[in-house]
Amino acid sequence: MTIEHITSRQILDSRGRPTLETTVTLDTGVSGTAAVPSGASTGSHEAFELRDQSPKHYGGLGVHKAIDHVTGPIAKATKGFDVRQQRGLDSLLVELDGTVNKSKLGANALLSVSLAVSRAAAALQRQPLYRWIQQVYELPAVTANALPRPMMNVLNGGRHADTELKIQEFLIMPTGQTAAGQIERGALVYRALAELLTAKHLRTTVGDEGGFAPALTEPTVAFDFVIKAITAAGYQTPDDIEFGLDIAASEWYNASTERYDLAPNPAGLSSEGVAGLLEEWLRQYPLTLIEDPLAEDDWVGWQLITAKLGSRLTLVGDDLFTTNPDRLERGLDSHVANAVVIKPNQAGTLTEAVDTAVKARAARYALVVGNRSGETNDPFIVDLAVALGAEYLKAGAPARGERVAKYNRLLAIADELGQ
Ligand code: 2PG
Ligand code: MG
Repeated sequence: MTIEHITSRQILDSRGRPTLETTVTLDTGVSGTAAVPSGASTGSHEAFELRDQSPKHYGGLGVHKAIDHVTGPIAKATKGFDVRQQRGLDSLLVELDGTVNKSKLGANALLSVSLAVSRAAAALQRQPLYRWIQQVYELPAVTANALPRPMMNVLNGGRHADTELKIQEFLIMPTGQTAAGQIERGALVYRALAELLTAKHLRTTVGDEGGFAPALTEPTVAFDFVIKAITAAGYQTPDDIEFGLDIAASEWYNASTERYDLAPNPAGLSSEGVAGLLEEWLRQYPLTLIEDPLAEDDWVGWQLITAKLGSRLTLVGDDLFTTNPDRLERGLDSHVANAVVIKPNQAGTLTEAVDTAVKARAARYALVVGNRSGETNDPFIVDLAVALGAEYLKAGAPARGERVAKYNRLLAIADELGQ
């Protein structure tokens, strides 16, 4: 039941950039393997992703230093550790690093071990990963009728596409009784969207998360396409399919002028201006969820927008909270947002990600467990979302291997739970 040895290797993520895959092997011979994803629109308060910075390899993006930390100091310190003590193991990792943002050993190094340990423990206990996570953190029991709903990114812009469209993600959240039914709805809308774009001679090549990346500029034109695709597939918003956005507004914020470059007008918008723009969109479109409408440190703006729109919209903090319990605490205290994205690699250990989620849940914030734009085929976040009883699983488009790996894992879990 104890850690015997740890190996780690450099693999590629879905953008063709290096990341780590780590295997933890126990004295019994049982092992667990996990890979780490990587973001593009990263929040500046995320845990530190260690890259080699050696221009000779992968333009400096190699992760050999992180691998050396895994197979060196981390393997040494954790040898003989009982993998069933996940919380203790993660505390050890955090102490070993010793920095606030995990910049000494690298959050990618730490997370790969943290996740691989939980997989090894689940294998040892002969339990599905979601059940093991639920058990080890004493979370409420997992049931077939509380599975996360897919949040699918069908049209990509912002940092995830090579177009003028500033909004990063156009999201659909299918409703329905079963994961299979929800995924089918989402996939049919995705196909319908392809047909509509083709009919208008727009490209159906895709962005980083598998959503289409047509050469559009105006957000409302993109909204129309998504809404039409929902209708063309035979569904209605919001009853069959909800519609949402990830604005990833930190990317468009100028801290010196305190303006957002999100409108045609060159002077940009104030936080109030963004709130006004969203109100206008809400009058015209059936939006039910918006992630990161404002920048990561615009707490005053966030307070204002939550007071204005929080009763009508799920307002999700991603770059704002960066899966960090202290930042979430601040948000809860100041009535900011009403939902949080949980991304293990923003935190750096499984325990910190779970603790942030539990804190959010206690304050009745909705949970979105999310992927990164640079992904691998590892579907860890699905088991995590199921264990946490999250409202949403945000895993990109219903297309491309690294994205469907997540939705397919959800289908397998739904099956297993007799849904
Ligand atoms: C986000 C994520 C994932 P990235 O902003 O929610 O969709 O993007 O991984 O690039 O930070
Ligand atoms: Mg986001």
